[in-house]
Amino acid sequence: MALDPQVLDQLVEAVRRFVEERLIPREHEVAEADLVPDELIAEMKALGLFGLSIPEEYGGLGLDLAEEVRVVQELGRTSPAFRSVFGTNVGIGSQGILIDGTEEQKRAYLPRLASGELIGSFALTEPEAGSDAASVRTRAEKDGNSHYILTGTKRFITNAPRAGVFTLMARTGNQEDGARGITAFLVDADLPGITLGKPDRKMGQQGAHTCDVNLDGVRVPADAIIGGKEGQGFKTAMKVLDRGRLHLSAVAVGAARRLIDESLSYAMGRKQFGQRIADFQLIQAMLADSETEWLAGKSLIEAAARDYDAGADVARRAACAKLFCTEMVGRVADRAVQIHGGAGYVADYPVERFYRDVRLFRLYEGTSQIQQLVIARSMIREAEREG
Ligand code: COS
Repeated sequence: MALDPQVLDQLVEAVRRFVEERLIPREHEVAEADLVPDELIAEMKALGLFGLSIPEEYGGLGLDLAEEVRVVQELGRTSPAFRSVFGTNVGIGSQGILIDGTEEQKRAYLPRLASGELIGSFALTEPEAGSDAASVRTRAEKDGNSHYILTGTKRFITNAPRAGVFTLMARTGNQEDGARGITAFLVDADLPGITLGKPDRKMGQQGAHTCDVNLDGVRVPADAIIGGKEGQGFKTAMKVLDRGRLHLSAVAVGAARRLIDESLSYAMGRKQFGQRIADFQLIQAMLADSETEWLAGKSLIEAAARDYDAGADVARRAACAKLFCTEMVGRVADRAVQIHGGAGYVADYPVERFYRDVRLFRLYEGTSQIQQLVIARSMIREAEREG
């Protein structure tokens, strides 16, 4: 459901101010401490950021995807670690419930996810199952008629250290069943048998935390299955990822905007050979290439999000957007470092940190190569259908 345009403008403006005044000044401190302070998390809750995408009837702001990508581009202009605090509640940690969950599941989880009282996390990846998502090995064995016992390991799980509930993919069928043998469960994080690994030491995005989730004989009720039906978990995961890829593309576009703004401002202040470097055509070429690519990415996500809201199948376009926008921000970050020269390589300027932070976008929620595969396979299938 779309918001009143004026209300949306006010929300975008409030988020922009929050990013400018509250988050950007604290970026360096958060990266150094590897922690987002509680008072900022409280402000995120007050702004409604945890519930951006959750319908109003469950306590969220109820943005449609086109509206969400507008807000998320603003949030992308600061360290991705901030977005990560509530990002899983907006995206992959709540969308499985929203898209395929039963009414009881929605009522049980969505209001607490929308308020930020509960953190939702998405647990698909395993030590042996990353790009090949259909090869999940975590087992879900039936225990009588009303329970399952879960055993396995999930890896690199964003927000796991703070999660209250996992959307967790486990195998109810045989390994040979592939995607059809996977079921999505809602697993409360405090159940006996769940332990967490040490937080991963990452290249960037300090302040955002990932770790292993170990399941050793975790007993869950059968009504924890999303939608109540075995064997649907792979499709649920793919639908969640289609939407998640557009959300992440918007984060990448926002980060590109910030990097371009930093580059332009630096180029206009820095003098060499007796003039500001912004007046040199080789610097201008880099600025112009980045601006053009930013605009292409922005246009792509905004159009795809509108089509998603209109009910179109956007799996291919979401993959195109994720591929283009995350590769694009990598190029923009590289040029930003180049424009800053030696200053771009030292931590006193934010572009050094952004350069490392944005590298993850090309990896998670499907690598660039997985997006290429999704796009090409969809093209081939369509051509075959049309004979
Ligand atoms: N929406 C709904 N259903 C989908 C879908 C989508 N986007 N994509 C696939 N499916 C369905 C298929 O229609 C198929 O259903 P049927 O068995 O009824 O025909 C089923 O799911 C299996 O699909 P497919 O045969 O394409 O599965 P593959 O094992 O070949 O999957 C890819 C291939 C690479 C696309 C998948 O494994 C993938 O996306 N991997 C990346 C996962 C990822 O992003 N990991 C990062 C960690 S999560 S943060």
